[in-house]
Parts: sequence; C-alpha cells; structure tokens
Amino acid sequence: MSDKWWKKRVFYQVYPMSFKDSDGDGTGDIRGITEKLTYLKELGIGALWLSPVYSSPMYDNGYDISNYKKVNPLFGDNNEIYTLLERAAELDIKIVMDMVLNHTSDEHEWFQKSRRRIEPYTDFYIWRKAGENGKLPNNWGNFFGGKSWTYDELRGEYYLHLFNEHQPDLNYRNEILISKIIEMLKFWLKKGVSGFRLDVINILWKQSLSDGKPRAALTGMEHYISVSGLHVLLKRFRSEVFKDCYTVGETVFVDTERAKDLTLESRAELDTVFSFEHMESDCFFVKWFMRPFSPTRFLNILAKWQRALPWNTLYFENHDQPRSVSRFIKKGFENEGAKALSILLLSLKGTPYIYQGQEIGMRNYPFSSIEEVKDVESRSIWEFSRKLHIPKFYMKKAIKKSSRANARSPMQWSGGEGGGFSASADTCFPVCPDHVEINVEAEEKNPDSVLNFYKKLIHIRNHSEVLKSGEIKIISVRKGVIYYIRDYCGERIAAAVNLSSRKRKIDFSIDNIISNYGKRKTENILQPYEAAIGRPE
Ligand code: TEU
Repeated sequence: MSDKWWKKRVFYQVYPMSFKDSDGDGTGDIRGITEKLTYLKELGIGALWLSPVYSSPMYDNGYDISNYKKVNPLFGDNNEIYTLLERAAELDIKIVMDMVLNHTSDEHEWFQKSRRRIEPYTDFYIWRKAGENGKLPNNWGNFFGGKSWTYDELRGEYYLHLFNEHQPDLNYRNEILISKIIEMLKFWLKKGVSGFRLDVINILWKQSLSDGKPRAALTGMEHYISVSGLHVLLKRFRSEVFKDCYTVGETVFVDTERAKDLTLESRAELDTVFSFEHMESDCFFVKWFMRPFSPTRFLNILAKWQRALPWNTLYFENHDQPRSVSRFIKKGFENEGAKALSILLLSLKGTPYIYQGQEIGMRNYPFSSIEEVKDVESRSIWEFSRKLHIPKFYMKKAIKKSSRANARSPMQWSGGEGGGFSASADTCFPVCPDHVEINVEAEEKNPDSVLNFYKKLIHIRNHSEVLKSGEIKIISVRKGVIYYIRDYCGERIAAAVNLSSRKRKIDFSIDNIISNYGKRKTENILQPYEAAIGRPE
C-alpha cells in the first residue's frame, strides 16, 4: 500500500480574493489565510491548494501572471507567504501552489520584451505573420469564445492566446524559456511548497499550428490537447523538477485513457489530474448548453472513473464551477443534499478536494442582471453569443446559472455585516445575501449543520485506513443510487448514496457509522438524498 502523503490527506482549495480580508480593503489576502489556518486544521484539512497569489493585472483574477516570483500586492508580500508556509508546516498542513504555465499576462516582462524582439525573449511566445490574404494565422478558437490570435502593432505579428487576449501562450519549443520555468518552480519548492496544481497543463505543447476541424467551440483543439509532445515535456519536468513533489494537473477534455496516460506511476508524468467529465454531465460539450442534471448519469461517470484509474482526485466544486448544492440538489433538500455529496466525496477512492465554502453548503449568488456577473469568461461568452445571435434570454439564464462568479462570492464567516469576510462594505465580489443563515459561526453552533457533518466525516476518514487507502468495488448504480464497498486488507466498509429526490428501494443492507439522516429508519429504503457509510452485511 502506498504511503504517499497526498493519498492520505483531505485537500481544501482557497481562492485568495474571496477567502478572508485581514486589512479591510475589500479583497482577501494572505494574512487572512494564515489567520484561518486553525479553522482549517480543526476541520481536518491536511493540504491546501492556493489559487494564484502572484503579481497580476487580474484580468483573470491571477491566472494571468505578470511575475511568477513576486506576490501580488493586493494579497500581501513575499514575506507574508513565507510566514503562511511556516505556520502551515507547524500545523502539518501542506501547501500546493497553483501554477499557470500555459500562458502569462501580457504585462509580464517576458512578453513586453518579446514584443520588442529583445533576446532571449523573442521566441518565448507563439508569434505568426498573417495568413494568406491577411487572414489570421489559423482558425483556432479560444476557451472563452472568439478567436485565439491578436495582432500586436509593436512587433507587427499575431500572438496566440488560448484564453483571453491578455493571456499570451508560452512557446515550449524554446529551451531558454523551459530553463527559466524550471528555475522558477525550484524557487517555490525551496520555499517549502509541497507541490503544484498545474493549470490547463495538457495544452502546453502545440503539435502544429495548422487549421483545425471546424467545431462549435474550440476549433483547433486536436492540435494541442494531450498531444505526444506534451508527454515528452511532462517527463522532463518530472525528472528535472517535480521529482519529490506532488502534482495535480488540470486537464481539459481528457477521457479515462488519456488520464491514465498522464498519471500512471510507471509513466512518470503527473500524480493526479482534475478531469471534467462528471462536471459536464449536465451540459452538452460546453457548459452554456445545459441539460437537466441526472444523478444516474453523474454517478455512472464517477463509477467509470473509479473503475478505470488506480488513483485520482475527487471534486464537486472549484473556483470555475457553480456551487454543487445549487447545481445538483433539488430545492428544499439542500441540507441533506450537501451532506450526501460530502459522503460521496469523502468515501470514494482518491484524493478529495473541498472548495472554500463547500463545507458550509454555500450556494450560487442570486445575480439579478448580466452586468453583475464579474468574470472574464462570462463576459467573453456573453459578447460572443451576441455575435452568434443566440437569444438573449437563453444566454442570460445560462450565464447566471453556470458562471464561475457563483463560486467566487466571499466566504461566509458570520451572519454579520459583510459575512465576516471584510471590514469594508465595498468587497471585490458582493457577499451572498444568504450569509445571514449560511455561515461558519452559526454552523459551528448547530450540531446538525453541514459544517459539523463535514468535520465528523473528515475525522472518520482521517482515522480510517480503509477509507483512505482501501480498494473500491462499485456494486451498483441505479436510479440515482450508488452503492460501493471499500476493502483494505480484509477490512471492509460500505457506502450508499441516494442522490435523487425520491425514496428508493434498495436490495442491500447497510448499518450506519455515519448517515445524514441520523439513525437509519427503514432497512430496505433510502430516503431522498439519504447517504450512509456503514459495515456491509
Ligand atoms: O481553467 C481552464 C479551463 O478550461 C476553463 O476554461 C474552465 O473550463 C472554465 O473556466 C470552466 O468554466 C483554468 C483556471 O482554472 C481558470 O480559472 C482560468 O481562467 C483558466 O485556466 C486560464 O488560466
């Protein structure tokens, strides 16, 4: 059995802008995170994933880095992050930093020099002349909707950007760039970082820049998603810098086979990936084209991934996804539903990730107009949909429901002014009005709260070898109910989760070590959203 630390710990993602503001300027900061380490420790958290804290003009809230080694003044300074690393180490909490290697900000010194053809930066980015008859260099689309090339007057060429125009893609055919990236990663490892969450890592290598097969979205993707050159590059990173640290790659459009190609230990590329298939079960190809959530479809995808990979991550929320309670649970069942999801998250096989606020059952922000939705992706998609003449009423509804901004409203620490997030009334994102009921302070006092349920469950997991390391056998997925057994050297534990809003008959029996309904009432029935971990017969 493996003793890798990242297989044993529960992770927690912090989105620094909206976690805790310590100095009253309305934006979360590093000192705020340090202040809350004891809260996280009490929750049972063993590792943090910190979304980007580096210098950035914040077009994409830090996923547009202008200096990899310097902390964004909005969040504090380098000494503050070193202090955070020290305090976390004292509490035995590992820190995994987000690292954006596919692109930088256009304000990064490298890009500014590349535009001016100053060596050695001239080829750090992907520059091309216009195509025939003044056309763009190719027909690729970008992840936020629209084209992926922008003309730079100064250089007189186009540069590639698979995200926003302020996020130019780096050129990994340039050796000097690679050596600078490796040197920068070593810098953070030396400071005590335990690993990296690698943003869109499977699109780093562009196999060719030829036109792509036209698609509804992301034309050109076959030229850069998990292509052969990427595997070579990742093996190199592994041997030169990621030797002893943990990596979790955010990988877009991967199926189970591609995920295995990236994570099998023998291949020495990444340790784990964040895949998207289960998070896309309620949409068609892109999230703006939604279909009703089907618990059976969702659970079947999870089951498929559990069977296919020896190990991977588990997550139902992050800073790019709407809140799971608003998305997967019927109105009126939020409390049971949030707990049912927590049982699933913490009893399947893999490394579980909790996103800030998930542990108190935070919900989507009730946007009343499209102007309120402050997010570069939502804005771009809105503009793009206008050009395509997609009906306004449809897009408004789709964006409000699935925008990333839903998960970025400030963490709700208390029921008081501003949810206890900031002393300022003018916060970076508006505080969700439901903070009056849904907040840490109130939930700590309520024995039946989602927060106390998470705490209990994480505690059980942290002390159970079978939940942490056991093999899994998915026995059945039927009518929104999943039933599985974990097994560790003969010690067995079972879990059953009804993710539907209906009562369901079951043909197995499960006692309860922990259940979201307290004591189980009826032997062969699961109540709506009832979930339990117990001993199998
Ligand atoms: O996200 C990558 C990505 O594929 C996103 O387009 C994602 O699918 C979408 O946001 C879901 O709505 C990563 C980061 O997590 C995201 O915050 C960044 O904006 C993006 O990369 C660019 O760095």
